[in-house]
Order: sequence, then structure tokens, then C-alpha cells
Amino acid sequence: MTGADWADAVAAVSGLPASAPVLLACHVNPDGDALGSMLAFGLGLRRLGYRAVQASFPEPFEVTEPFLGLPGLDLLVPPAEAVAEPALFVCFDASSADRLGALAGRLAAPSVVVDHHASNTRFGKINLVDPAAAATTVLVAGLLDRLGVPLDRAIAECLYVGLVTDTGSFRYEATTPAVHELAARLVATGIDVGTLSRRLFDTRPYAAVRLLAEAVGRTVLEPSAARGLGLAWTYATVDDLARYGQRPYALEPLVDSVRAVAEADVAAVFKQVGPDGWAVSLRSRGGTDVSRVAVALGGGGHRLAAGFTGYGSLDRVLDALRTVLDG
Ligand SMILES: [Mn+2]
Repeated sequence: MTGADWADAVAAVSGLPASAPVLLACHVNPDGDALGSMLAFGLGLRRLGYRAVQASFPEPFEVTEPFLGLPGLDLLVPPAEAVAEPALFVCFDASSADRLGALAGRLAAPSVVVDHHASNTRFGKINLVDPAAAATTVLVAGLLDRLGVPLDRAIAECLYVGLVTDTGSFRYEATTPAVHELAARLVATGIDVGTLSRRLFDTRPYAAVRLLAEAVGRTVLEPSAARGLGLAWTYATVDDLARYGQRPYALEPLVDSVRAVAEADVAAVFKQVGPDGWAVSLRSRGGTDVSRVAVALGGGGHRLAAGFTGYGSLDRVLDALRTVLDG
């Protein structure tokens, strides 16, 4: 990413009249980084005086529990109500156009892609894509700075949510001095870090705790998999979710438990989506580039955290993963 990319993105925004319809989007099933970066940018555009800013994401159009208190949620419109021909389309944390569902059609408009996935296909007219960035919100902060938007508490809260979730609470490798410097700027606006952290990471229904325990309890270790580096995996079915009355979001923490297995370089969690599909989350301790593994299986992500969707029985999807891990 070059200075020219930044300048192009700034020009794409600042060339717009205040009444121009601007559509923001983020990837399907948005996480903290996707929502946080999109809403922070939307709030920033409002501060600059833009009056027709919408934000959306593909169906299922549902904001998950920990993000319900985020500032800027009033920017959200269901994808069916999103402006058909925006003067500018900006999308966040999406590595490819298909992550935008029906909203991908808006890529016919002038577009800016803001993302940090190594597997990003650079599908925008302007691409602010930096795989070294710890979170998409880092790039959004950079863009807001260049547009002259001061960081207020609402924008900071959105940016912080993306930063703290994508860095695993500042634990992952991408947590550079610059990440902590940005965090310092955000915290200095007065955001309530303790409350935010509890809401994001340490609050779940009793039934969700028991569902997680059951899924963690059936973790399998395959020491010879992944070229002898080891694979630890578990799964959760649609029926598991139904028995505990939980939505798929309840399974998000599962991979963090599985990746703690010391004897495995790779952790995998298979989450059933529909009768014949499995959303697979992959993590690596460093010996395996799971982004490459995920791309080979039709997905994408980062070197140490990636995912794909597999079809067929669990055994079949597991076998496909074992084969790529051994390749
Ligand atoms: Mn992200």
C-alpha cells in the first residue's frame, strides 16, 4: 500500500458533495472489526457533514449481542434498503466480493476496499489493503486522520472494539508499538475499557458456557497430522445449538480453547451450517500458514487465523483438511 493509495481514498471522499449518497458495507456475519471499522467510518463521515450515509451487511441482517451497544448503529439499514447507486461505496474487513453477498452489486459504483486480509483479492477501484495491519480499524483510523476527523469517544469506541477483538486483546503477533499507540489515543477519549471488555469477552449465558464445555470436551488430538506438527479439532452441530438454545455466535470462543492444545500446531473448529455445510475456523501456532490452507479449500484469512466453508459430512471435510495440511 502506497501514499498514492491513501491520497486516492482521501480524494474519493473529499470530492463528494455533502448530500451524496454514501454506502458502507462489511462482511457477512460481521465481527467486531468489521462492524467497528464500518461504524467508525460512518460516524467520521457524519462529523465531516455528509448527510446521506448508510451502512449495511449481508443477510442474516442481525447484530450479535456484544455489539448491540456500539455507537453508530443508527447508520445501519438492511441490505434490501441500501441505496442502489451510491456515489461512493466503501467496504470494510471483506477479503473478497462474495463476502458482501448481494451488496457486492454496488461495486459498480466508485469503490474503496479497506481491509487487512492477506488473501484480499483487491476487488475495489481503490484498495487500502495492508496485510500487516492488526485490524481493519487501524486502517480506518489512518483514513480518518488523513480526512481531518478528530477522534471523539463514539468513534474511538468503534475503533477500539475492532482493535481489541482482532488482536485477541493485544496478544497476537501483529500487536506492534503502533497498535498500542493507537489504543492509547482511543482510551484517552474516555472509553470505558473494562465494561467494553466484559461485554465483548467475558459475558455469555449459562447455556452457552455448557455448550462450549461439551464441544471442548470432545476435542480430538491427531499428533501426526499437519506433517507431524499436530492437529487438534472439535465440532459443533446445528443440533448442539438447538439443544442449548444458542445461536452460532455462542461458538466463537471455541477455537480459543482448542488452540490452547500444546501438542498441536493447528487447531480447527467445525461449525455446522445447514445440513451439509461446515464453517471451519483454523488457527496456527506458527508452523503452518493456515491462510494458504484455507485458500486451497475455498476460504481465506491470515497466516495464523483463517477459515473456509466445507461441504459434505464432517468426516469428508475433515479429510479434505488433513490432505491439505499434509501437502
Ligand atoms: Mn479484521
